[in-house]
Amino acid sequence: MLSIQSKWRYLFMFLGIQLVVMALLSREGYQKRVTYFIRIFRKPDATGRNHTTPVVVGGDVYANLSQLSRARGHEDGMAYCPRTSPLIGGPIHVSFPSGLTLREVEKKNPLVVRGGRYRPPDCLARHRTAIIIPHRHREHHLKFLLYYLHPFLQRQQLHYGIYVIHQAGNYTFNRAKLMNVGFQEAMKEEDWDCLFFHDVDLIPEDDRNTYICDGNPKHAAIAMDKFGYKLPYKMYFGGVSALTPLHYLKMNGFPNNYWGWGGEDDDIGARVSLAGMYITRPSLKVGRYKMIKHVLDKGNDRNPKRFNMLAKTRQTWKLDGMNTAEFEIISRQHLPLYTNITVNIGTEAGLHPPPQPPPKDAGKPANRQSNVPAEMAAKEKQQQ
Ligand code: UD2
Ligand code: MN
Repeated sequence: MLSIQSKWRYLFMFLGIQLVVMALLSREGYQKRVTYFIRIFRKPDATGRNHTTPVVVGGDVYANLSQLSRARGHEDGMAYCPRTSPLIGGPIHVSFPSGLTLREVEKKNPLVVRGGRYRPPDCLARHRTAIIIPHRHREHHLKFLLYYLHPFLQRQQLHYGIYVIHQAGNYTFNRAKLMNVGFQEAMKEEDWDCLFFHDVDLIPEDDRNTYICDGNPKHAAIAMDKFGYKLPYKMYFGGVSALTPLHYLKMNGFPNNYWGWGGEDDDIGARVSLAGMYITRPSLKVGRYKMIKHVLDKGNDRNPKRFNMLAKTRQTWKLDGMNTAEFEIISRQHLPLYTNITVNIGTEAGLHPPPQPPPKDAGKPANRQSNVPAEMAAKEKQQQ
């Protein structure tokens, strides 16, 4: 039998252990530890999977959509779609089968109409989203993006349109200027309430990552396989981002003078805060993307001036942007799966520059300034 004294001893020991556990839990990483403990005690669900375990295999992005083709056509007085779409299924399985053709993508999306437009057939969409894709010589990636994006957006019951902004000619690529073109041309066609600026090679892996705008500019591609499904740094704004027309106007759109790879995404991120807004993001669990593997394109070499330019965004953002974007549309085609806009965006020397010898600094190493945030440099290293 235990004496009263040893009872007290056990009680103190027990309290002491509790104190240590509480101290451990309350330190940094509290949430992680709590989740860890909860996971231990939670029973696996019917699929044998823990709810908190990262999902490795997702569902077919075309599941849930077949019944839509049997729905009735558009009618007056149709009710609004529910706030959360019943078609949303969560994680999506993404792979890149060889031999996929655009014709097959068309067949799988019978309700998409010319120009790559869609409206839910059985309810009135609450949101109108345009997808803007800067593009040149990436038809192979575009095909996969269309294959995944169309059903992804349909599952979200959006009224949407897909625009591919194709840079004409072989001069150095300019992603941000193409997005300025995309914004202006898309808004001419419809009263979109949200624009998603979307790299051609990023495939969303979870349809709870809804393609609608927030009160502030949204960075959607928060967790990419190429960065180990983590945000590379706090101000990162590359890959996929979403702005309302008002956000876009407030930040004077995007810069026009980042020719070649890099820097423009950070300039755009800086504009968000310079215009008095902040970046919102979905959760790491939902904002997941797979990037189709590729090397740096011909005609899109690293921009050696990017760090110097980035250091001056504060002075330049009001002078260079949507108010100074000069371009000429060469063609506009309403294709079955997207609207293709081919555009001449010119060169640093203007829209119709006289023929010139190659620039003096071509081939020189990049001018890395000491004020480059270490985190950006780390991102670039990862991208090599
Ligand atoms: C990163 C960013 C991207 C952008 C870029 C620097 C990610 C996932 N993305 O992409 O948002 O900031 O760095 O400029 O971190 N493109 C063409 N044809 C070309 C060149 C580019 O279509 O010849 C388009 C295409 O939509 C592509 C995008 O521009 O996805 C970005 O270019 P990238 O994929 O070569 O660059 P990446 O993956 O390093
Ligand atoms: Mn890429």
